[in-house]
Amino acid sequence: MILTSSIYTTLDLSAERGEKQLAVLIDPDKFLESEAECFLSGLPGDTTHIFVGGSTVAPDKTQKSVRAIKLFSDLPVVLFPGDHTQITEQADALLFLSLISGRNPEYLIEQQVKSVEKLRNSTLEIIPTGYILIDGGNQCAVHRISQTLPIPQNQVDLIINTALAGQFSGKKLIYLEAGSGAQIAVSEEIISAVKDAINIPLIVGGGIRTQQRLMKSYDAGADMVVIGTAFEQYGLSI
Ligand code: 1GP
Repeated sequence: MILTSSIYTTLDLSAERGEKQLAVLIDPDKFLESEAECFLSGLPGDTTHIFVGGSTVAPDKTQKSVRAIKLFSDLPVVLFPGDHTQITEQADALLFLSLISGRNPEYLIEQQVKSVEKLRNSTLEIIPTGYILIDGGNQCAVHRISQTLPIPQNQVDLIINTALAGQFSGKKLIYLEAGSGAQIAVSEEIISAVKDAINIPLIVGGGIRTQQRLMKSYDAGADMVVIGTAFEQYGLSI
């Protein structure tokens, strides 16, 4: 097996240099392949990655979506899967997520074990990621499906300790997730406290709908921001 780590290495280097990254999240379940060209050509010029994933995606739909994306974009396509069935060789990399804010073994290790059959001979770049669900003010799909509670935004120490536990366990990224369509995005206080504590790149997503919120997340210390709903709902007006 040839191991490459180019997407992670680039992300890590960018984080070190303070160069901010923007990932646009495509949920295959809501994505029309026939509109791929139009959607992708309208993405902001500073988009650096396409993330693909959703909570519940029909079989083969991820593969079809990634194939369509690849026809019209040269941006790295990174899987952000809700479960192991969404893993496809068509992408460039995989966020190998462990939901470390939760205590459900299904999303701490079971889904990961189930994915190994597909991954052991794969050329996908695998990026171990500590995924932390933060209360975004409304019940989100991750909460519902994983049956785990988000960490309240006022429990900053617990969030920091969870992020550090992820780093100490060998995760290469920490992802603070307020949930797709969150009413309240992850606060600047949390972003900055976690960023100060860890020394791996920090991703933040969920409920980021405006340019102002995007900039605040960057300024607080997010190395990469992930935006889905704002582009799905309002086109490219962010
Ligand atoms: C990625 O779930 C987020 O972390 C995306 O959230 O859809 O609210 O942008 P939005």
